[in-house]
Parts: sequence; structure tokens; C-alpha cells
Amino acid sequence: MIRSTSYKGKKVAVFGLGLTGISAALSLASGGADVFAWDDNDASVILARENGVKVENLAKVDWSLFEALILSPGIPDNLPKPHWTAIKARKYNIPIICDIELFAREINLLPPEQKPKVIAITGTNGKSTTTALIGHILSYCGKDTEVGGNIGQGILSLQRMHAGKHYVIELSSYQLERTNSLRADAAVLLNLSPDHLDRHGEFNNYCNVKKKIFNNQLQEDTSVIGVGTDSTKLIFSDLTAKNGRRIIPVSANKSLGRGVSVVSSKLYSNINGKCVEICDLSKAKALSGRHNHENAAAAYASIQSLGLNIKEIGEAILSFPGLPHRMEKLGFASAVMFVNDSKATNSDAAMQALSTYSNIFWILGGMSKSDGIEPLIPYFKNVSKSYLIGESALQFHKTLTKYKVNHKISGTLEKAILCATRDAIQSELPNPVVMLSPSCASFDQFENFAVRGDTFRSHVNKIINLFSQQENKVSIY
Ligand code: UMA
Repeated sequence: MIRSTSYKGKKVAVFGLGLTGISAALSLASGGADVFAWDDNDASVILARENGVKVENLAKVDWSLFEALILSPGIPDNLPKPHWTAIKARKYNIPIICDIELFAREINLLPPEQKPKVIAITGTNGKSTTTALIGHILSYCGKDTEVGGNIGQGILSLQRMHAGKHYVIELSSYQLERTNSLRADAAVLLNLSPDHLDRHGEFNNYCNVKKKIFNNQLQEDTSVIGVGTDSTKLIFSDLTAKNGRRIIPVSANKSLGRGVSVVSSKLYSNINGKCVEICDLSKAKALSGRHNHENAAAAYASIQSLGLNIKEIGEAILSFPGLPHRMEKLGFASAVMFVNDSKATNSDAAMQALSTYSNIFWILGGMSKSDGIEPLIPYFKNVSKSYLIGESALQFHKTLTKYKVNHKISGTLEKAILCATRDAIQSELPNPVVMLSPSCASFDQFENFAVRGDTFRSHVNKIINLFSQQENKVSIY
């Protein structure tokens, strides 16, 4: 665990006892703070207590004594409605921060020779894959590496800091909003499209929060920007104009005169006036599609200054196993391939999977985002039939009817899987793909996208096993 010492001898409130809250409370307590931790949910309070957290009902204590409120990233302090703890904190002028801020302050306290390296990654889509890929490359090349943050690992639960260590951290807009002191040795902004607008209000506010990843960087640090979206292009021009920092553009759309780019699946680095081929991404099993090529380009750009062996970096990229729930290939039943893309919680993310395959039997739906599935219209041509689940079914039924996409309302994921598998097998199309790429949040039917993806995987595995046992002689209805 990383000890958080910045509130030593002081009283702090920690609210929200999920991964972030529990690790922050334990880290602060071990750093000498007097921690008061609470959650609206009884089960979370009990779990935290069982994990050694000192719990105290924050509705019943004197808030004037607190020096800070560490509020879990998903809990709003403003839009759409400030949580009651945020209202209390504002009343007493108490700063609202998150675990990433505590982590950053701890690094800032260390003398230069003891500081670990920090590689921070954000963007609307692809940030978990890029974070995991960077972690994989560094470990493959023998670096002492840990991965954490929004990827599903509370940052303060990582092992203690020391020189030579590399922390690779995924940052959400929720976390960046409550972080001011982070200085990343390498900071990556992949892309920007509207997301979490209920929390940030306008797209512009969301972009400004994401841009904070570059705050506090010094001239020797590396800034990496994907120049595939209009908003990130603007940020690239803005930061380049402001100072002489090392800003590396990355693209999988076009060859860059200076930067890291992917052309005809080959990853090229052209940073110091010398163009070098790093690897052929067509051989990377877990990095198919243009968006993954961009992730690989960003990953390379973020670590290129560490003096690693280029051949080893290339090998590491090609051996990356990928992440669950991100265009995860689960296997085959007869000729049908199953793809788990449960992480696609918005249309931009689903676009990546829909543009990668054809003859898709597409399972989608859940809690719809503001732009629905309209941005996916150009990719409807790759869809053979759609299966609608969750509360967005009627809304998507209207869109799919308007664009003459064959579809049915399945309601549940289990029913959708069975219908899609049967239709895919009977279609006799070449290389049919049954894919869960919901383009929606999961909370109407599942605890989160990971539970939705695990449910998909478990049903699919049963089908695959059945087929392998009975040599394709099973009929599914
Ligand atoms: N809670 C309340 N009152 C409320 C709301 C929540 O008491 O009004 C409590 C809940 O009961 C729960 C706790 O707050 O006990 C928060 O749980 P959580 O699951 O929201 O938070 P964590 O477990 O700390 O997970 C967070 C991130 N979650 C969010 O930002 C919503 C995780 O990102 C992250 O992996 C983890 O910290 C470790 O850093 C997940 C995510 O969905 C994957 N992120 C969003 C995204 O990627 O789009 C931003």
C-alpha cells in the first residue's frame, strides 16, 4: 500500500467506500491521519469495516474539524446534483479531492533521486487498453511496473513508491476533476468525444478537465496527443504554441512528418528526425482495428524516451494479450465467432468494433447515452441483424427501423445470445460474428460493464462447450 502522509495528525472525511474509498481510507490512516469514512450503502460500510477501515456516520459529525473530503470519483459534487457530503464540505470550505491527488502529493514530497516514474493516460475511449499495453511493454522490457487508477485498481492500493518504479495510471475525467498536483513524466490524451456530460455539463468543460493531465509537466516530460479528433487536434496546437514542450502527435489515420503513426498496419516512430519501424501490427492478435493501432502508437510514444530496446518493445506489443470486455474474442461455435465488447458503453466505443467486422449479429442496448446510436449509422452496413436488450430497446428500435436494419427486441442478454447464435449459424454467411457491443451503460440490468461482459462470456462458453462436445450437431432454440 502507498502511505498517504499529507494529512498526518489531521482529521479527514472519506466518502464512498468502493475500491477508491477503502484504499484511500487505509492509506491515509497508515500515514497518520484521523479518518472518518462512510457510504450511503450499508453493505459498503460493513465491507469497509471488515477491511479495517474506521467507519463513522458522516451525517452525524462536526464537519468544521475536517481538512479535506476524499470523495469517490463517481459521486458528483456539482452536476447533475451535488451529493450531500459535497454540500457539507462547501459549507465549511473543505477541499474536495480524490485518491489520485493524494498519490500525486506523495510523489511530490520525495527527493528527485527517489521519485518513481508516472505515465498517465486519459481520453474518451481506449484508455484501459493503452494503460494495460504500456504496463505490458514495460514489464516485458524488465521494468518494475504497476498499473492502476480507473482501470479497476485503486491507486493507493499499489505497492510503495521507490526509485526505478513505473506507475502506469488510467485517469477518468471524474478523477482528473479532483486532481491538481499530478505531474506525469509522460501524459497521454488519446481522443475526445462527448461522454459523461451529465457530470460535466458541456463538452467543452469535459475537454478542459481531460486537458488537466498535462498540468504541471516540465520541459523534460513527454506529452502524447492522438490527433484523430478535432478537440485533441486543438489541444495539440494550443499546447505546442504555448511552450517548447515535447509534444508527440500520434495517428493511425495518416503518416506524420514528426510523431508516431501507423501506416498500412506498420507502426513507425519519427520523433528525432529518424524514421524507425517498430512492428507490424497486423501480427498483434489483441490490437486489431484502427483505434487499437492508435492506442499502440500512443503507448510507444509514451515510453520511447526510456531508452528501451526497440526490438523488445515491438515483441512486447505483438505479445499483448488484450483486456477482457474490449473486443475480446471468446472463441467459435461452428463458424460463428463470439466477441465480448461490453466495455463499449457509448457509440464511439461501439463504432470501433462495428468498423472492424462484417456479418455482425449485434447485441446492443442498456442505458442509452445522449447521442443514442445515430453516430453508428455509417456502420449499419456491417450488421446482419441486431438484438435489443435493456431500457433503450424502444428508442433503438425506432432508429434501426428508420435505417432498415433487421432487428428484434430480445429484452435480456441471455435471450439475445441464443437468438443471435441461432441466426448466425443459419445465415450461412462467411465468418459471422455474434458480438455484444452495447453502446450503452449497463446499470439498468447489471452492476457494471464487467458483470455484463462476464455474463456474456459465461453464456457463450456454455454454447462453445456444447458445440465442441457434440461436433456441431446441436440446434439452439
Ligand atoms: N456511493 C454512495 N452514494 C452515492 C453514490 C455512491 O454512497 O450517491 C457509494 C457506493 O455505495 C459505493 C461507492 O460510493 O460503495 C463508490 O463505488 P464506485 O464503484 O462508484 O467507485 P470505486 O469502486 O471507487 O471505483 C472507482 C471508479 N468508478 C467510477 O469512477 C464510477 C472505477 O472506474 C475505478 O476503476 C476505481 O475507482 C479505481 O480507481 C470504473 C468506471 O466506471 C471502471 N469509471 C468510469 C468510466 O470508465 O467511464 C469513469
